[in-house]
Amino acid sequence: MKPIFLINGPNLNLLGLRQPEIYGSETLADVEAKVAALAAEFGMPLEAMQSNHEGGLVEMIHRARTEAAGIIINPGAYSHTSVAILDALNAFDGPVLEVHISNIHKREAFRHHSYVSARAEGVIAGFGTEGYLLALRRMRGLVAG
Ligand code: CA2
Repeated sequence: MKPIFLINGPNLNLLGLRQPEIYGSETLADVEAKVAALAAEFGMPLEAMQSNHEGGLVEMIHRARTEAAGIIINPGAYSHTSVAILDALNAFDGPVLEVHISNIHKREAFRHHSYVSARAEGVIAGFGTEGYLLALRRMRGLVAG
């Protein structure tokens, strides 16, 4: 089976280092490790990656076209601005799940819309980093058919 790509966008490399009241106290490495542990339990290969650059994220999604069974993505602030990431996801054939650690609908109005949601099979927001685990559970069902 091809791996699930776990893709995190800009500033998520700062998880656990600042704003714990919004994003919690786990680091990105902690989060990736707990998702990888659940993926291992499910027997699903997982590749975790992060970029602060829109083009870097687009290239990861292009790579997923041939190398990934599905994508779990937290596009960070690019959720609210990036048609390029939406276009790249539209060129990917497998399932896409969108995760936000915070509840974007409880925050500033500019965070309420996500371009990526138009492509995602499902969206999880406001469940903290647990949202990534919930997304992986759902992805398991989606890739099983
Ligand atoms: O809630 C989410 O997961 C977001 O995608 C996080 C983005 C934000 O722009 C979105 O509106 C919602 C920001 C990620 C920034 O992460 C930080 C973590 C720790 C310290 C500073 C930033």
